[in-house]
Amino acid sequence: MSVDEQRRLIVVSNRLPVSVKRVDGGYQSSISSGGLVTALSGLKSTKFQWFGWPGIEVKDTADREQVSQSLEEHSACPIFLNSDLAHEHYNGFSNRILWPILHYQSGVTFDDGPWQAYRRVNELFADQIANAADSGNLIWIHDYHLMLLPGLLRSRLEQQGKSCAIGFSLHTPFPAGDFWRALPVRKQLIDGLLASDLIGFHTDEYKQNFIDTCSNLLGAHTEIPNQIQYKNRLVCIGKFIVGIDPQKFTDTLKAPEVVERIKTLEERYKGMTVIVGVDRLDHIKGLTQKLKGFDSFLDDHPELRNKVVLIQVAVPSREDVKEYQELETELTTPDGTPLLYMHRSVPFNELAALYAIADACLLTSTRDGMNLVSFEYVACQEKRNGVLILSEFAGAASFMREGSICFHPANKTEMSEAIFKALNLDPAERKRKFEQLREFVHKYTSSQWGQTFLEKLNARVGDKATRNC
Ligand code: ADQ
Repeated sequence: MSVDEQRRLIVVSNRLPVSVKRVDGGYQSSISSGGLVTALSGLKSTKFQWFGWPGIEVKDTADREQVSQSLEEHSACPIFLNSDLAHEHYNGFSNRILWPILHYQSGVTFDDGPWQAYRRVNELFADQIANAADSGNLIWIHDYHLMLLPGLLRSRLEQQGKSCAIGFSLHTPFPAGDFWRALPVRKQLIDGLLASDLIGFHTDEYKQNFIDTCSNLLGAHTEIPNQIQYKNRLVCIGKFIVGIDPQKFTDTLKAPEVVERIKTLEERYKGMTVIVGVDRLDHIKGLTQKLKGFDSFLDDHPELRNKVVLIQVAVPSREDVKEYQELETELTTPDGTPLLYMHRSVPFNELAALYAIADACLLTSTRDGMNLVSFEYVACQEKRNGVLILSEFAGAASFMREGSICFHPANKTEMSEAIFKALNLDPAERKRKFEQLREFVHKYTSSQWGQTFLEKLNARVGDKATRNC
């Protein structure tokens, strides 16, 4: 059954995909970028209303109305939070405690204050969404900031006599059980998630880690594949391959100003081999490792020093978190390295042009839920058939291993060898690898991802514990 026009869909994420600005006494909003926005932008044919925090504090009731109105054109509904609470929830718990645990980073210190803020924000989301929802709606919750929301929301909906199907998609890895156990609130978060009807992960590994954790920590029944029985409810678990909208890149590359920009860049880097990297400035993207690995590659092949350039776009991210500020200081460029380091966000056209002129793309994530940059690079390489040099710890590597050249990001010798291999692939092998990647990226689009998830969720409306997943 198609979900288009049949059921109202409510999408929930911590941040609305918009930036709201105060302009001339009023408010203006515009769409912002990021992994989730990229993923959901493919749901063109499905109408949905998006709930989340608008990113600014708005105290006055009249102002709140103005903000709500300015967001209506983007089908967005604001959940207002005061700045301190939003900060503690987002930076304090979500990004300083939960995000590192989900990405296998050790040395995380748990604090009760941020945890209470996390709970409170999840409660405020639950209050507003329960009031806005009607029976029969599909509610699709996104990501680690809102793991308690399915449980809180379900109890409120039940109190109001409403029955909705609740889906949850995790965009990060879910770590192995032993790692997850390090978190003192490990049970509460899993218990909250298990009030969903359907939970989606990016890879089989994350899915299996979650299933094992539910069984070991909560004694949930997990004997039947892709199903968890818990508290007399059936929860369906699945792998859903998130992707991009490759057509958007193909179209952009045809725009006259992009064609012109590509020519200029090709002229500038004539006779050079260009490697591109695009990452949010985040520890998990392995930028420190990337610079070391690239340096090591140049040491191993001094004859290539003037022939290869790495263009690295590092998009500023989470700048209120201490660990992220420190990362920026760590990333100073060694003198004489043929590296163009752009610490800023670049416009979409420029991004597409950079992808298009690069002979290879180097992604060095120490862990990464999926990594959509790898998909975007492939979408822009129809002409050049460039090579993807991909960390084996990016979720994307579990699907793109054959089509790319994989390596361990902390092993600089392996990285250096992978770069060298990529730049010296024979043309037939290069084409063969690219064809595989192209087929994958065009098959698993964001629109395919959304439709598949929503069809499964749709099938769960009103279904308590009777059907198979
Ligand atoms: P991210 O960690 O943000 O996403 P990624 O999947 O690579 O990582 O997506 C980043 C997105 O932001 C890409 O679409 C990229 O084009 C865009 N972007 C990056 N730099 C940009 C720039 N300078 N200007 C404009 N846009 C830029 C999280 C998880 C990932 C997971 C996604 C989706 O960490 O593992 O793949 O969600 O689930």
